[in-house]
Amino acid sequence: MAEETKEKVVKAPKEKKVADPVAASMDLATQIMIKRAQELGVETVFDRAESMKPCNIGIQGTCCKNCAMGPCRLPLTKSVEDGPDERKGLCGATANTIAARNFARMVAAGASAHSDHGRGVAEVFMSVAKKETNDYKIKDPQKLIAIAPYLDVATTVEVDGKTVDRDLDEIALEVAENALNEWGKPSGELRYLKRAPQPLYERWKKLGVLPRNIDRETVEIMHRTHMGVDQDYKNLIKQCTRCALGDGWGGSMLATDLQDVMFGTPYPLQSEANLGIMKQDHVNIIIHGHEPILSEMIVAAAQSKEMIDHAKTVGAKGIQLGGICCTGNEMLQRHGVPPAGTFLQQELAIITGACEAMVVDVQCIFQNLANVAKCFHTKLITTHPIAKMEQENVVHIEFDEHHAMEDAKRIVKMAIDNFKNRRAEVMIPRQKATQIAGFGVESIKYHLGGTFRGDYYTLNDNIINGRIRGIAGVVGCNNARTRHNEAHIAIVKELIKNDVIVLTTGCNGIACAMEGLLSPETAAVFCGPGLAEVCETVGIPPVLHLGSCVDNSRILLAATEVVKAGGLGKDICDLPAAGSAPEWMSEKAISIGHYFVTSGVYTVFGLHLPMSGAPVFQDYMYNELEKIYGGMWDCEADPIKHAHKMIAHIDKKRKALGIDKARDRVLMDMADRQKLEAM
Ligand code: SF4
Ligand code: MSK
Repeated sequence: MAEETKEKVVKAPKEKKVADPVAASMDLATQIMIKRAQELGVETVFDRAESMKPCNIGIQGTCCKNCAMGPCRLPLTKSVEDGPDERKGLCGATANTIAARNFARMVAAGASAHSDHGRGVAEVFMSVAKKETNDYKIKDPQKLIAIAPYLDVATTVEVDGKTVDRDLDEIALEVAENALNEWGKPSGELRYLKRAPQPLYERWKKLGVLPRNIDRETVEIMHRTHMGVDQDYKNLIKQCTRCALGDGWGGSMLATDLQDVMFGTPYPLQSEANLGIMKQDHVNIIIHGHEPILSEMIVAAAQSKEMIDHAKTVGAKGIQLGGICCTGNEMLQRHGVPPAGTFLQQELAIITGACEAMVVDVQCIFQNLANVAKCFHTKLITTHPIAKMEQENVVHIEFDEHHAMEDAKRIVKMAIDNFKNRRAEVMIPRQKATQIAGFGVESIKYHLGGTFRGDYYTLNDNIINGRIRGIAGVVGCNNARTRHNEAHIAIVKELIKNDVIVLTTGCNGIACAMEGLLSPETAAVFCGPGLAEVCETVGIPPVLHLGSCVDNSRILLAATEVVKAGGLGKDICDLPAAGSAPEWMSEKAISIGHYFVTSGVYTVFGLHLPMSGAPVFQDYMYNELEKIYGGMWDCEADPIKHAHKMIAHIDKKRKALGIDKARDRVLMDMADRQKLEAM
């Protein structure tokens, strides 16, 4: 072979791609801060999304790395019509098996995150019941008494032939014991399942999917998806159902209930949202994550005279707390602490240069926060033993419920002392919006039922007469693969325009708040005539914020209340209702989606679902599940089509209930409405 003289080519270093702020987010504050980050040379998730593209096979759900003979990659390259699907991994696993196993592991991870959060709350509640801590108390004894029977705890006793109320401390202790048992009891089934409408419970029982305990169903998914175990996608999905129901009607619901008992059941309150809530002349502390155990104490510490006085000694006018993600939602719904932003805005809060401390607990926390914090004076403080970071600039202050207030004060003091260390020029965008948040099963009852008819009758009446076309649960994350908040807002606006009332949680709730959709005034501007009339009469926004990710359990219970109030069928799957996660990214969203589907709700996800590479499995999830559970999965990236798929399902249910005609009568144009008003 002739010898070739090769010239050494020196390649110029690749220019790092950066995001176009306007293309990356629809929110002005976010656009301003992305630009600011780029001016300062600080990289954010928006820039990384430009330079790293997702794996095309992973997106299809057909990459398996469950053993060391793989990873086996099975991309779908031809249409199903082009002949038999002969793709298989080294062990022979089909695309269906691989996609179902991957889906199952997402359910397991998502359910674990919610349920471990719930366990942490139950453990703190046990400390409260045993009076081992003075920092937490039972704030809502009514809620304790309301949930006790569902945990098989009696609230009254017979004394000398008379029925008397049981001692609250005794009830609390038994509730704590029975609740904690739900994670690992050796036999039986989850107690809360009986809170579901009777036909739904019976359906689960007949199908053999009643979760036995919360932990077991997760462990069993990990076993079944190990190499060479369950290789039948239908059987795998059956286990996903047990695990996801153990999340929605188990771990998440217990988390919500016990948080309400200890920290108070939320009732509507006014607050604000977006980065503009941060204040230049205040000590800004941003709390991020999911568990409200620590943040409850931080709120109390930050409001104490001792800390406010200390803040003044360093030249600040006060202490401004703000939230990101669901810890933000927890503080919002109980204390009115404003969220500074959604999941995708976490780095931006630090880039303002005015964040003295970002305190994180668990879930949805970017490791890159540490790199961003390094460029500013911000103290990044991890607080949970299971969620640390490797970077050296991160401070770990482990939080313990036994000396909770002491830990909280230490954190707040650290933030105050950091006020004088601000380095970069502070730049806080002005944008923020007013919101009403803090709705729940109880407050909806009050608002839509009135003082004397505290029930869901009024809501049902308005659905039956067609003023309200149906109910949508729109929830979930942001995803840097799509324009920040755009799908959230477009879908919610399209739904309310078509008279569908929206229940929201998680980052969708924050996105709607930032866009001003959580104010009663929104009704007149964006709603169809029927929904606008109801909202204006009762004084509620058309989008009701029900809290954090674990608070999706509130949506399950609200749907159950609607069934109970009558006139709209006997089961959740009969209701004119649908679910949506427009910009999902987390495994928790998959668990939430699956417990909604198997509780009877048609649930549409945005972006993509990792099952397109296994069309037979996908068809099972999108179509066959409806015959089994009454609800099914779907995926639609286009926000308007997405909303209309939900509306079509709502209309299908209205027709089945025989109330589609009522709605026809309500569809009046402006001239008709003016005629009516003149009469
Ligand atoms: Fe490949 Fe089968 Fe191993 Fe998965 S389990 S990596 S498909 S050999
Ligand atoms: S925080 S899980 S990004 S909703 Fe609950 Fe937002 Fe999704 Fe995290």
